[in-house]
Amino acid sequence: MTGHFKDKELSAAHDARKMIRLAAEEQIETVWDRLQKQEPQCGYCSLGLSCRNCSMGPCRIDPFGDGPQKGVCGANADVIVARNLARTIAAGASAHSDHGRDILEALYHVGSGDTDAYQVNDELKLKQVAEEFGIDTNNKESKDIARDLAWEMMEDFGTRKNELTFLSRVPQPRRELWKKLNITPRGIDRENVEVLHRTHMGVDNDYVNILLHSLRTSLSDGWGGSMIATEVSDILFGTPVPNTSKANLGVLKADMVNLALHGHNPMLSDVIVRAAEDPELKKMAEEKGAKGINLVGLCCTGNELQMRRGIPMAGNHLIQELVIMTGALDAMVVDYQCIMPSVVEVAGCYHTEVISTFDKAKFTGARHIPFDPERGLEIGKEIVKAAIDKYSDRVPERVRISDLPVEMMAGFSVESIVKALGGSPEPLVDAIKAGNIRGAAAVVGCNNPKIKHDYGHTTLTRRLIENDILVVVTGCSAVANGKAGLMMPAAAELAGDGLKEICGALGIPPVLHMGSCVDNTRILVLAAALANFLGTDIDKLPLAGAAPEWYSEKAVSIGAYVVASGIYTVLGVQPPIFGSQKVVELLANGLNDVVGAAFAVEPDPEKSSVLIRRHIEKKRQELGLPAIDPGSIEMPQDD
Ligand code: NFS
Ligand code: SF4
Repeated sequence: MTGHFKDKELSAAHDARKMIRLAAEEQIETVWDRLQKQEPQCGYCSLGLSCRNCSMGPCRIDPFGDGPQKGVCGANADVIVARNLARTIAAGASAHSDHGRDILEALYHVGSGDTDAYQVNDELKLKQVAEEFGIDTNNKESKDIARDLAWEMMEDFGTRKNELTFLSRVPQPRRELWKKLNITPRGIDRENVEVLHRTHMGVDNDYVNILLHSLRTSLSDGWGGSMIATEVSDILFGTPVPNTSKANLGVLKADMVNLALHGHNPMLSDVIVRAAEDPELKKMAEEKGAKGINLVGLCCTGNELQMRRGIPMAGNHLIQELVIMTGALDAMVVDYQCIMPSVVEVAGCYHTEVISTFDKAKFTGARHIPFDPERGLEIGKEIVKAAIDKYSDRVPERVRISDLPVEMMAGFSVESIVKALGGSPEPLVDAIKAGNIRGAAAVVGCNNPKIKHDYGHTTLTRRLIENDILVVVTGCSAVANGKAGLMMPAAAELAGDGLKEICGALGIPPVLHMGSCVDNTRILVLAAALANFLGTDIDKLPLAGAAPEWYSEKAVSIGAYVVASGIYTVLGVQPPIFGSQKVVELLANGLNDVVGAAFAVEPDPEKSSVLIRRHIEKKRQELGLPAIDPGSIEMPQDD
């Protein structure tokens, strides 16, 4: 089993390494074992050169030029690679946007008065966003504003608008550029459906045209579905403010009922948090001999809860199997996305119950308690009770929680960052202008067993802050950096002198947790606000993005909308596009002349930090700010 690998090579995180060793001892199969069994993975698929879009196929293109160069229909490598990438982006954008729609429906229920599970939590934001959507908020009750806003936002999913409403947040030059390129996102569902249409055999047979529409589709995620998810979550559950909580497997408690909340949608987890405070349930837990009920987060549901409620974080993507092996997890409740089907099997080796909750995300072998926003709290209580019941089945000898949790800060919404800056982005802009902060980078995205767990995130982040680049994080990257101790104000000691001084003055960490993956839209909003403040476009700013350990289709959509919004982005895992030189050339180079930014691929975080530093200094030069010669920043050599 996992013993095939040396555990040190698999994870940079101490808690994970210990559990990986245990998995090997106890013959429990993990993601790393399954990856090894898949090797060597298919070369055609890795290059993006296989197509099964119709039943004249499946087809594949020979990358060496000896075999077929066209599919049965005549599609060449460029078309096949572009079509596959388009479908990947559409799947990712759809996942984010459908999550946004689910939360939007909850807002509609609140507005219609047919649920008491939720209420408007941030009235100010409700009004601000409603005004952006052209809703008159004067003398109106918040319930009515919520209903009208939800209705208007639903229109952004459809086909009646020609432009998404949140585009009003985009700097003017960029909006004009998108219009010129004909990639202004219209309806969220529309762009995704159009991808499926265009990639059907015999529709869009021009790889450039396919890729441009892929950008448009990703923009419908970033400035559409995901942005709706973030804003409506803030309205319903509160806009995050800085708070300190804890992270790693040490957040599980041997003497308490432990319930992990895993997935992405905060709707259910929010009611579970309230349900866990129910005195009757607390009493029930005590009667079973537990000291109380301990909720912990996993992946982005965990991020949502940590941002708004300070709920401790058990871990990121590659921890989801390992957390069960602590023997102390009584139940794992899942909503959707990034939940490996294998958790049910691992749970089968322990007393842990896996509870699925969304009818669109069922797991064979798990208990299904269907979520219904109209009966939210009642269902939340049922789930907490299920965890309490399982506590009695725990085998004390198999409980092994040894790591001490690490403190980390979360809660840096754009609103709270601006507040920390004293009410305006000016101090940040001044620090960037003076060169105390060189620029900012978003280090985001997943874990992938092909990259040493957490190593990509933490190494890149360390190198960037050492060089006075402010880092913002979301998703599994936030968890990795938090566990590594980089997200407390004291971590400013590891930063360069300029960044250290500013963090000290503001009392903030050098690495700011901006939320879950849909919350990458907070980064877009911040970048747009900086550009608008300076009267320029986003691509002119000394900013960069990175996804050092990405795995998910959602990450591809994020990367695409970040680049289309004008931010250079470095990927740590090679996307399946290398079967077409033309597609690679366009994405890695050509896009610079189209949207002012492009992608790079670099698996070694030491090297990607250099790429980002060079890029940021180049942008500084172009802005006429004091800059280091990009060519003088040396690229580390392979040993
Ligand atoms: Ni983002 Fe969050 Fe993690 Fe990747 Fe999955 S949990 S939405 S997709 S793996 S960062
Ligand atoms: Fe083959 Fe063309 Fe059908 Fe794809 S669409 S499977 S390349 S025939």
